[in-house]
Amino acid sequence: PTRPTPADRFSFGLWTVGWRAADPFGEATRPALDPVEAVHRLAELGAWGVTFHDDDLIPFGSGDTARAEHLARFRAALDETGLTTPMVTTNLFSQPVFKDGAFTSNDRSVRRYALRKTLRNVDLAAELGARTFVMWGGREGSETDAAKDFRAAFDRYREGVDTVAGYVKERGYDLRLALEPKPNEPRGDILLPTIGHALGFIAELEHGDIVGLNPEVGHEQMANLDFVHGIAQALWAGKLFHIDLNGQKGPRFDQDMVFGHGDLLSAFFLVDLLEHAGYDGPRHFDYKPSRTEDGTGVWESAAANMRTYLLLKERAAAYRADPEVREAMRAAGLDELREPTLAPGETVADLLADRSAFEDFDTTKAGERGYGFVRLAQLASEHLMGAR
Ligand code: GLT
Ligand code: MN
Ligand code: MN
Ligand code: MN
Repeated sequence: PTRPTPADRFSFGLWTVGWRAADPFGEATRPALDPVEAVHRLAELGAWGVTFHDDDLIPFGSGDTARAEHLARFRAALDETGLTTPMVTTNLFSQPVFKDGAFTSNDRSVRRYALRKTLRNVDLAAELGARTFVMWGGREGSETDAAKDFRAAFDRYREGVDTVAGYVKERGYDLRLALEPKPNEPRGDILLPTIGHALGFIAELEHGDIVGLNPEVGHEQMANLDFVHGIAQALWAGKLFHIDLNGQKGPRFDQDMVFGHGDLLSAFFLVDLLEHAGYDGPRHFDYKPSRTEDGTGVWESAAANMRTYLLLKERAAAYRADPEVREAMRAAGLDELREPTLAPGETVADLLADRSAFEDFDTTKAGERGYGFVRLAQLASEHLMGAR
């Protein structure tokens, strides 16, 4: 069960395995990877999909003829391997033109250019049959609070996303937009820093019905937040359109390690949540093979992401099937939380009249209850360690 197949819906960005490992302190340590080779290698490893930014596939500044050639080679590789393109995204961060952002740049001409670049890429996404269009606004933000009228920036951000979403509807594309939060890096502070901020933003959109989220493990953990809680809220809101899986060691720079190579226990509960909730979207890995790795290491790390996911899925299923765990869950009140607080048909007046809920309620006794969460946590750890 730890050999991935397309049914597992694993996908990778071209920019992940193709990362040449240049960082702010050092040059690239690996040669460029041909997207065609990436497609073949990923398919051999059992992946289901490949995703990309426009500029990953078609170098920035290419003319129409070159663009068509790059696309034709890529399409041929997809046809040969059966790999799909479930998601497409736009690079609105690498070029100097975007140094003050794209949809929220103070420069109106940059905002108009960013929209054109995005709309062109939406057409391509639809053409390739992608169902999700990710928007990571990595340059939408500032280093200093003096830089912008931030309320105007939110107006422009909304205008940008609504313009793209309105275009998707007008064209009748079967495509949904997914915003990707991140607290900082490359900007000092980025707008829509967390899942919660992004959900609040979506609620203010005109076309929010086709706008959801693409949360990334490491990004929420950079903000010191509990990723499982965030994903639960996104699922609960019907907004988990896509997910970026990777590894991160707490609040620091974006590490983009292999899934599970950061907080493994959180990864276990995340997979348990996704599988238990019946999430049926892509399991997308947005990681970077470490700078120390050569070509062999790149593909080993790609395989490691999928293997870890499948192992965690296996462990999570065993955890839930374990009779001792079931009993511990009941004792801890997990079932009871699913029961509505008011009885069916009960009104506030009924609650106010219920003396057992207040006047006669024994708070001392209720305060003495042990919840047994540590026992459950230990059972989870033991399943994770393969000790049960
Ligand atoms: C970039 C970023 C990722 C986003 C990608 C989509 S690009 O690598 O760090 O988290 O998912 O634009
Ligand atoms: Mn990241
Ligand atoms: Mn990243
Ligand atoms: Mn990401």
